[in-house]
Amino acid sequence: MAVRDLSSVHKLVSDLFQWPRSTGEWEQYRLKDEQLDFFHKNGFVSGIKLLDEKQVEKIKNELGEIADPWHPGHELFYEFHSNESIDPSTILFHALGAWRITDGLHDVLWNPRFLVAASQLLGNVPVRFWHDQLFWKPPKQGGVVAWHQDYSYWTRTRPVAHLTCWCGLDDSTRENGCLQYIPGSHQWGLLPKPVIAGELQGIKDFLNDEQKKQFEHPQYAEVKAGEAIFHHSLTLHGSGANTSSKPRRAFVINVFADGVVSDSDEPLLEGVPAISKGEKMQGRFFPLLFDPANQ
Ligand SMILES: O=C(O)CCC(=O)C(=O)O
Repeated sequence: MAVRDLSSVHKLVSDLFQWPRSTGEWEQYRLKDEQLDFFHKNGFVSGIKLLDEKQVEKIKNELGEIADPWHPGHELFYEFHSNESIDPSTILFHALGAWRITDGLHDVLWNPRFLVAASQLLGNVPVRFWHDQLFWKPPKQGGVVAWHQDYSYWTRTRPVAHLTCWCGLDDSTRENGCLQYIPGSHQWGLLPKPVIAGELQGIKDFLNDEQKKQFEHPQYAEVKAGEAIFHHSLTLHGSGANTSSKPRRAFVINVFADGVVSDSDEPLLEGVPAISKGEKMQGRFFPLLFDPANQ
């Protein structure tokens, strides 16, 4: 059975979220000044409610279906790793491109709560989609995500005006491998790119003495299912193993401010037509999600 490629639909396709009809309806989703201040100082802000229980259930079910490599929409993924961990005793499921395959994982990009927060955190500018990600750490043997800065994987686009939204589908805790951050590290400049599911602390070799000291005091961002963490694309973060008896699942939405350009003549994502170096990121695969001027 063929699956419709949802990358050609740049609006909600289901009734999982309601698109606001007035400026007043958009207003309710605005982050508070304290949350914006925290983000600018620390490079991340956590505990932002994005999904209710029903929405979480729907997304978890979709994830369960498309994690099967025999799913009919499988070829639409840009990347798919049933296990990306370099440690054979652990498992880290990681995939990019789910927005093309299922209604819910498509519509999370047009969730008004996400869009308003993303625009504010980028500086009240229009928000353009880069790509999505799924992370799934199974019980007991869930693998680590090495400490990294997201932009170190994205230097094929410029300038740095990127934002990540990580949304939990399970309550995340230290025991099941919640995200950890180094507050203020978004001011450190660009560090080398580690292997994403490689050595947890590999990045340490590239830090100066002062940074190493701060690295010893990560902040654990435990959030409830349906809550999100937003982080700056230079904020250093990683996550530990899942040693608990339950899975730790999440989806991630990566966006940038409208106006970011390609810095490569090669395809920017697997299977997506190239955008010439210096040309604006736009089109079918990089839709404009939200423009605050139009609300
Ligand atoms: O889910 C994780 O543990 C890693 C997520 C991550 O690195 C990211 O969202 O940038």
